Amino acid sequence: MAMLSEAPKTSIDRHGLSDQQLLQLYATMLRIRRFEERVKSLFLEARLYGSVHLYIGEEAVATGSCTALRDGDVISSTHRGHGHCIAKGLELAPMMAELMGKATGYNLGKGGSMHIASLDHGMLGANGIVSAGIPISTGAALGFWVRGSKEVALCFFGDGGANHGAFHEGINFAATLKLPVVFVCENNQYAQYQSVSQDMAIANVADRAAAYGIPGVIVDGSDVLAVHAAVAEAVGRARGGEGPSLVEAKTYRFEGHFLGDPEPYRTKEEVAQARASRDPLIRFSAVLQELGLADAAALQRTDARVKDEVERAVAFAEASPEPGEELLLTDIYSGADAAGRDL
Ligand SMILES: Cc1ncc(C[n+]2csc(CCOP(=O)(O)OP(=O)(O)O)c2C)c(N)n1
Ligand SMILES: [Mg+2]
Repeated sequence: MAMLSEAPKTSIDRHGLSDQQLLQLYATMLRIRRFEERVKSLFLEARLYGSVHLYIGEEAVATGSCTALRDGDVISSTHRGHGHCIAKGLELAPMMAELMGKATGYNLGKGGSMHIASLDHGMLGANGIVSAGIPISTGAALGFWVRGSKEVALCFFGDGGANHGAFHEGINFAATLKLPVVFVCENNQYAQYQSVSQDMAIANVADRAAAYGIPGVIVDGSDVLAVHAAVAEAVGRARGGEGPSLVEAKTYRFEGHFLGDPEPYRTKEEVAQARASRDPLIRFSAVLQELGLADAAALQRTDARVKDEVERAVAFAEASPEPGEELLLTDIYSGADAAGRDL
């Protein structure tokens, strides 16, 4: 994106991020948005397998959080994991291939939307089991702690996930040992068809942090810079041996719980209002313009580049082969050989 020559005076806090990093935040959120819009259209044409849960509206949470991580750090994800994957650096083409069940997908087309994992990228896995990422990232952090290494694990989970036993057990364990893990609750106001107020007697998941003796922070989940700042501080604590933190990002999902959800539990007006006032891309494009980093034409060029990348990912996935029968029994047990025999 072209830089404008004069940077106007502004009160916006960049939280130490360079021009390049700020532009990258926008590009990452846009990659998530455009990838998922294409996933939606492909799903409606029955060109994808399985169920799909879209992250549209929540892009600032994954993007702001993952920007606070280093290579070697790991994340655990949820059933709504495309945004986490893209923010952690996974490529669009093997992701799209995975969603189409092709052999070139990250998991040979055997995982699909809800089970994308790439250990090379520190992406420990999307997960169809609500809150299951909490013990997984806590376990990864335990590994770092035992080895005395400096990596950090970051766990994304939903407001619904915060009401499961795994939340209590994982956070209590991590807090007691001061493990290097950051818990990021994506409070998008709904757990499937239930609103937060139907699921919890308190307003904020972050208030629970006090019960475990760790910091609990609430952040505007549609403000990518605010998310970044809160998570960067928590990552710094974790890396410095001060233990876990709980960051609650208040966000909103613009699409249904899954593709095909008739959404009887909320009004169209509520969604329209959220789209108009809480869109992280609209908000951050205004920030970039106020900082003098991009004008409308530059943002459009970024959009065209991202759309082109998404189309190339679709073409790659469509041209890829299906996994062969020889793969049916592989990847079932750790250490199994190609014939599925345990080693
Ligand atoms: C252990 C378990 N219980 C129930 C479900 C069914 N289920 C799938 S998603 C979901 C809601 C999760 O809500 P939340 O954690 O807020 O995440 P969101 O969908 O809002 O991102 C439920 C109940 C499941 N997949 N796993
Ligand atoms: Mg939710």
